[in-house]
Amino acid sequence: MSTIKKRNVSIVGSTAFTGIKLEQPAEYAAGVPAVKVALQHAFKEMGVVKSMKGLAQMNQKGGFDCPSCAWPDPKKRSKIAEYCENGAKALADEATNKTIDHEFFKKYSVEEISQWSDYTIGQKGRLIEPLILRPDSVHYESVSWEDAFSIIAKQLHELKSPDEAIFYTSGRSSNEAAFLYGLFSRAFGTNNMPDCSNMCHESSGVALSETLGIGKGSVKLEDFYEAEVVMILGQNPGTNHPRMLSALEKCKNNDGVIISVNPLEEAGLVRFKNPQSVNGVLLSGTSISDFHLQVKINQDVSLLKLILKKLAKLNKKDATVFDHDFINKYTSGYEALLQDLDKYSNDELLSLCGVKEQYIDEVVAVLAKKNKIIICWAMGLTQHKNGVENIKECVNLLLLKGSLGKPGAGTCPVRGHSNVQGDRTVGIMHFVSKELNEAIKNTFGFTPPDKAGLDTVHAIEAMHEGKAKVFMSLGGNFLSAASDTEYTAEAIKQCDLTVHISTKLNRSHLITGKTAIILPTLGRSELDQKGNKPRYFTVENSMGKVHRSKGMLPPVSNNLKSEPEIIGGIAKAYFGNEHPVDWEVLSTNYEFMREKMGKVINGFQDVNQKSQKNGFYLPNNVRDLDFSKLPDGKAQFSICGLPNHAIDEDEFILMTIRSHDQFNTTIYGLDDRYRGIYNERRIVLMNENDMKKFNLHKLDVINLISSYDNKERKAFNFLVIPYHIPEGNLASYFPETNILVPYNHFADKSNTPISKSVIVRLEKVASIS
Ligand SMILES: Nc1nc2c(c(=O)[nH]1)N[C@H]1C(S)=C(S)[C@@H](COP(=O)(O)OP(=O)(O)OC[C@H]3O[C@@H](n4cnc5c(=O)[nH]c(N)nc54)[C@H](O)[C@@H]3O)O[C@H]1N2
Ligand SMILES: Nc1nc2c(c(=O)[nH]1)N[C@H]1C(S)=C(S)[C@@H](COP(=O)(O)OP(=O)(O)OC[C@H]3O[C@@H](n4cnc5c(=O)[nH]c(N)nc54)[C@H](O)[C@@H]3O)O[C@H]1N2
Ligand code: SF4
Ligand SMILES: [Mo]
Repeated sequence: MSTIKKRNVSIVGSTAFTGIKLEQPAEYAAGVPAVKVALQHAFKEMGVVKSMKGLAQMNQKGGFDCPSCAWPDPKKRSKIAEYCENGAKALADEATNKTIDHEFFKKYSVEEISQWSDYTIGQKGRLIEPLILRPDSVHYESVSWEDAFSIIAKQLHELKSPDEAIFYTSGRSSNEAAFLYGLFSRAFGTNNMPDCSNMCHESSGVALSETLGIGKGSVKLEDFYEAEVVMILGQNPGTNHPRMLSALEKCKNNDGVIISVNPLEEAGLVRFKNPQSVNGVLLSGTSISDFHLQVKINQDVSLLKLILKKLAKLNKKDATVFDHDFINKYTSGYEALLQDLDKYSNDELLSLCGVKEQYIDEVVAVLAKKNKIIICWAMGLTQHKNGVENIKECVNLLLLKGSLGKPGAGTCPVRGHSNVQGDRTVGIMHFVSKELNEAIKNTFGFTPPDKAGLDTVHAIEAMHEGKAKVFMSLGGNFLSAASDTEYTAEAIKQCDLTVHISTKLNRSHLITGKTAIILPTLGRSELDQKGNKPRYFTVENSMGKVHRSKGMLPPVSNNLKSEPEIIGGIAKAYFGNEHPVDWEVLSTNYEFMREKMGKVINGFQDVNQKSQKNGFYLPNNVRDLDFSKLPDGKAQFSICGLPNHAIDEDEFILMTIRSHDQFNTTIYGLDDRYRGIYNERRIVLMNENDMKKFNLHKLDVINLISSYDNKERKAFNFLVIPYHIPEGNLASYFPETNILVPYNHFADKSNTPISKSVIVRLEKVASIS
């Protein structure tokens, strides 16, 4: 028996400043600078030839799906460039020529690497061989695939119960990999399948399921071209879903009105230059938002209630403001909603949301006359205690206006990871679906567990309490992405084994269980073949369309396996030949796997044929106005309360957001170009009146402190930046600030951490002036 080493690893890495430069926030998003930056990143990481080859195939029919966000591709694609700056950065990050092997880990211990920043760690390149960190060591060393699989299998066999294992998934995996992973978890005997959705759009899933009967959005891309109004709440498309701006531009060209609701004036929402149109390159671009409502953090419900009250008042005079035919035919709870709205005073709502009444009235006047309304949202609505209700209030508005199930109207939760929606569709979930279990039993001949599993926050708690001992991760960076970094690190370190199926090195590989294994996998852009036959896989975009994705770049190493092959290898090592599923065939023959998926997953029948060419839409009851599975067979209006924040004089609400140069925990660079912040990530955006009140000056150094349940959490060293943000509100980047987010504070019903409304105090460390 080997000794167990206590490793002295840093959970945050370097907190040193990197040399900030400030400019005015950008007036517009994209345009020529975006193209330049995109190509710079690509050339630096991949060289010119590989870059041009890769970029030319990205998002093209027959090519591979952009590994970044889940925004859909238009029917008519640009032959030259069907991608945006951040798509190009994602490709450059994945398809970089830089690699790291056991020699790198011989030189640097995990203790040393953990002292570096996430940016530095990410720059080291692709993982190219299986690695193991043994209990008595601080250095990873190489291990064969076979040995890695058998060590994992042995550890899984040693568990007292299957529920001592956790199988996490990040949203970049293909449908095939996720399906197989879910199947293995169920065959192993647990529904402990937390996924990144739990930290992301889970609130949307819960709210939409309860009100409309499906946890996904209802719009298609083409609906944007027909919409009369698009409302965008809590989302920063210029950075996080850049090609959405092209759809919004088209909407505007067709006389659509765009309303943004955000504590910040994000560049893409103010103005946009489309690099693919002459107008975008040469002229001033399109002004995207017609109305910008600068709401205070987490006061969207107050604002929406006020809008609903004002619309209800207009409807009393003119009954065409609400769509009464729609309300009567398809909904339940209308009267109760109106009665509840009467309980709130306009003044109360107005002062809570912090928006000028004149702007609200202008927006109400537009909404009163229009019926084709799309509401889009992302993390600004989901990551609050009342995340589910935020979204239900949006649904209330759409139901009142009859803006569902017709062209140009509907719900649009803008999904994050490129296949996060698909992973859920094919079975990555911690809850139990009786239909899915039944279909698996009939198709594969084993009985899946019928006890609900753990989601992200509860998986962390279980590991912390020593109730879970093996943590496996299909992609992602759980340690840095999850809330409460210190608590999460303690939890992970309790595990006997942590396993990561990964493309790039990240902090989750450094803060690990007693034994840690890294299994390197092919990236999405890389050629995946069996023998000499190239394989493709499928993904689902944000609008429920499934299509194929086929990598073509030469893999960075011949020693990589595809994700399904890795999962199959683990399953085979665990079950041997004594299982009804033939894991070898299933994990290597994707066509065969898709045939089986067709028998198990609703909408996947004939997927091998249907996924050719343009792909296909999955069933969506809202598009068909079929609410038969809901109470009374009707879509549900919801009564939502107001958010409740007891904030002291010296406290702020902090939202932890993304910069322009990151993809979640992957840091591409240190600039946040659209916000005018260069070469620094340790920043806090603050209103100038608050700065005066707290005697702070530009670039003063502060610490951020959160106190929940008598526990203080501190994040060190942030530079204050005066910014156009509501008083009492702050913004800073994640993952640096995840240390402040308490693990046990999360959204009601969805359990999504409260990453966008963390209550903090400030502590001044040093004054620059
Ligand atoms: N380049 C790039 N693209 C990405 C990602 C990335 O990191 N980089 N991540 C992907 C993933 S996984 C996701 S989930 C999405 C995330 O996409 P977003 O949700 O756009 O990402 P965030 O940076 O978290 O931005 C949240 C936005 O909500 C606003 N906001 C915060 N709190 C509130 C509030 O209370 N009310 C309102 N109305 N607004 C609020 C913020 O000002 C900000 O504009 O992007 C995906 N795409
Ligand atoms: N405070 C705060 N915390 C947040 C958020 C926030 O807004 N604020 N946002 C939350 C959200 S919306 C999300 S979705 C989560 C994200 O949580 P995760 O999905 O867990 O994190 P990522 O940073 O996207 O994971 C990046 C890692 O994935 C691996 N990877 C990349 N591509 C591939 C691939 O093709 N295959 C495999 N196997 N691995 C790959 C690489 O090793 C890379 O380092 O973070 C959440 N955390
Ligand atoms: S909008 Fe999203 S999916 Fe499309 S190219 Fe940009 S990052 Fe990739
Ligand atoms: Mo996300």
